[in-house]
Amino acid sequence: MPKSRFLIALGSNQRHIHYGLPHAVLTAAIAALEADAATTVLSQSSIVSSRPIGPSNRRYANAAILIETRHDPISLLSMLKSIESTFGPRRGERWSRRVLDLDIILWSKGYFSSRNPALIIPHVEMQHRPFVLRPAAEITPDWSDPVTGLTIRQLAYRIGQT
Ligand code: PH2
Ligand code: MG
Ligand code: MG
Repeated sequence: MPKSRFLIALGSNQRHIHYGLPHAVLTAAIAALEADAATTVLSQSSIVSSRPIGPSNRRYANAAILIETRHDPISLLSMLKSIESTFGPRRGERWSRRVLDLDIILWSKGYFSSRNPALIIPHVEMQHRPFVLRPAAEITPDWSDPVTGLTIRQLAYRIGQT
């Protein structure tokens, strides 16, 4: 696979037994991505603390990174899932607290869909998620979302200070 770029959102709202606080979990997760031979981290946002959206009552650490990689979307997703699972087991319920969540948000080649609902690019919820858009706006403000035609900067502005 030739190289392409992906915007990845990172989230954590549970301590890791070894790395500690969610902020440190994200730093370690970025290092794990860098360690993948097919992947380079081109830029990373600051790590922000955000109010939980959904049922969990624990604050999240969130960040976004831009990577360049030889993985296609399917193999990238399996790489991300394997990093997630080395950080901690996924609890049963959707959106429960978790040590690490890595989501594919945008791809330089545009759309991707498959039978796996976890792998639709652009990420279906991204335009509604301040915790994705604000960190992303720090690193890829001019990238436009092919669904709305709006840039990350515009989407982040539109979502306001919620
Ligand atoms: N992730 C969720 C649900 N809610 N809220 C914040 N603030 N940050 C997240 O990363 C997050 C969330 C499901 O993945
Ligand atoms: Mg998520
Ligand atoms: Mg996820």
